Amino acid sequence: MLSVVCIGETMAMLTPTHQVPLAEATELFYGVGGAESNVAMGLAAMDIDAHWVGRVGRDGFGTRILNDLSAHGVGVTGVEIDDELATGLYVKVPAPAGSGTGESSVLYYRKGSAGSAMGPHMLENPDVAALLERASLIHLSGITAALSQDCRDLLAGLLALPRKGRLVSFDVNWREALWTHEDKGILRTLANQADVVLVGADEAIPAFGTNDEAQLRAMLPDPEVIVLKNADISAIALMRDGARVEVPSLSVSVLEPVGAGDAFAAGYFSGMLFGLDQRSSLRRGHVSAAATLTVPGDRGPLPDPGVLARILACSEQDWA
Ligand code: KDG
Repeated sequence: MLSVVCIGETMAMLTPTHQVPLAEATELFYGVGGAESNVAMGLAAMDIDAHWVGRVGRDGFGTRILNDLSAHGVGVTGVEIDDELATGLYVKVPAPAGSGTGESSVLYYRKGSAGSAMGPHMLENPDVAALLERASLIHLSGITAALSQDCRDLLAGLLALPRKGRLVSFDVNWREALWTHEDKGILRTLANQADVVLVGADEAIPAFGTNDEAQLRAMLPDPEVIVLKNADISAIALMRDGARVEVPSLSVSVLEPVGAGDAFAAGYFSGMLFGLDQRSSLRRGHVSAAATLTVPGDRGPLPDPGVLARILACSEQDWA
């Protein structure tokens, strides 16, 4: 069975129930958010054996995260529970009503969290080692690199694992608010050791200093594929052998964009794991992202299999 392990921090998430500034909110919606676990939930929704590995505190937020992920079919046997450190928290602040951008901003309460204490010691946990051993794909992200030196060492350890037929993916996931760490060059080093790199054209600039296709490929020569995502325009697979596959994005009314990148990743990986070609995998990525862009939460339900098959079968001109 195809199995994926997604490793990173997952936090409790709070956001005003109504689209009002935080200072005026009287009700907050309480959920769970984390880029890597979003990917795991997306994959589980597509019947892939998906696991999340990370750390939570021995507190209500941590329990809620484990319960939520389990309820979404994601395995949590590799999660460490910290007796001292608290589960991280983030607050999603909606864009002011009428601003038209749909762009939320984010406040993090995760410094010194249980998740930021992830480290290479986790690879010695027999449950984690067993999950990694049988994984077809290990999914990582640049967020982890911003959290602590131990987290960076964990990423380095995971990227150095012998592949034995597995793939390792790395979503750059640039989070400006987290990058107090000076050596951003670390992202380039880590990304170049992955087999599959996902990066948005907007985040490629702060992370790598360019979003030019040729420059990116020259900067990251080793990955088999770099997927350059250009928001509502297209996603482009830049292959190591020089091939280039571009698929336009679906045209949708965006309600709230947070989580769409993770949904894209889950859709794209599902195609890759099912043995589909780049074009079909990118299309699955777009459909999955569209399902999340059109709902207020970090994850939207995929269309049912019949509708999904019809969307994937139509011509790209019909998508707009
Ligand atoms: O991609 C969505 C994530 O940004 C969100 O779930 C929170 O993991 C998160 C982060 O670090 O920003």
